[in-house]
Amino acid sequence: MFFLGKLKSGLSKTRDNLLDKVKGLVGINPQLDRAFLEELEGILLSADIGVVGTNRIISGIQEESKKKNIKGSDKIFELLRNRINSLLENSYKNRNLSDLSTKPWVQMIVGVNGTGKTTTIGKLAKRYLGDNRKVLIAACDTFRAAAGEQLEIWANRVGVDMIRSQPGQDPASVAFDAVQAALSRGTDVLIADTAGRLHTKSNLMEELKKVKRVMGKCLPGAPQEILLVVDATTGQNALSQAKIFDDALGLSGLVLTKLDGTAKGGIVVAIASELKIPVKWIGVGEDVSDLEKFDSKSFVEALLE
Ligand SMILES: Nc1nc2c(ncn2[C@@H]2O[C@H](COP(=O)(O)OP(=O)(O)OP(=O)(O)O)[C@@H](O)[C@H]2O)c(=O)[nH]1
Ligand SMILES: [Mg+2]
Repeated sequence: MFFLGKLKSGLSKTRDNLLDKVKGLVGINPQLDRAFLEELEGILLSADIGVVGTNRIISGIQEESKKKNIKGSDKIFELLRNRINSLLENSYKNRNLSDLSTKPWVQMIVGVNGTGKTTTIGKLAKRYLGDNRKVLIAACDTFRAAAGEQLEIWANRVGVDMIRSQPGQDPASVAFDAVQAALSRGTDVLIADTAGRLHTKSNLMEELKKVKRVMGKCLPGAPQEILLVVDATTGQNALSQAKIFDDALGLSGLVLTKLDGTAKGGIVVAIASELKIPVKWIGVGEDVSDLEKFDSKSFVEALLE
């Protein structure tokens, strides 16, 4: 219950946007008719669920309501929950989700500038420590001079070891050192920070591929996880970011941050409908504890109940 309460407050802007508007609509129109669904369509689009997701939800609702002979719009909440749940659950198929099954488990964190990569690493490190894992973090963001310091602040705050780097150093060489260190220290989870980059800059994407390759040479199978951190407030651009990073690196999943700051958290559903890349974690605030393991049922419940 505590978890759901926290999730609800983290998602409150989206919840207000979606749930209150649908409630308002039910108040105006008690019939689940064409006019109702047209209005509903607008509400879903305004929450950033996207055209594909919205169309699937609307046609799914039409089908289910016909089959079950539902006429009243007051049943819309159940119908919506069913549809969104099935969209979200479908996105989990075909991806390996058995995390931390090998040691060291190497996580590479990627994304465009300012999405919340470094913050997420602090939060993840804290989470793994809490599960009694031995954690190491690596500063493979050598682009900004202050990036290493920022990561170090997190390392100190959370209490984990860190592999440092020099500004301008080849990120792949830091990755190499980090994997070596993880192997020799008996680390359970190695989390590598990388510099933010525009997904459209191919030379920078090549640099990430190199980091990945070098990790794999050091330790076959590494990185075991590549997580793309996406800022939920960026809207539909999140989709093209995810697609391009996935094509370049083969993503294990997404971390969707800053859900607390947007009324457009429906982007989670858009991603599930269009990309089939699972959202693994969601960020709902700036505090170290503001990271939740994404669970579609709790998400839908926090949004619509
Ligand atoms: N409200 C909110 N803010 C967040 C969340 N996650 C990160 N932030 C904030 O987003 C800002 C950028 O976070 P960073 O972790 O530095 O982002 P980054 O991706 O590492 O940035 P670069 O390394 O410059 O590409 C900081 O002010 C964070 O506090 C979140 O879930 N909610
Ligand atoms: Mg950073």
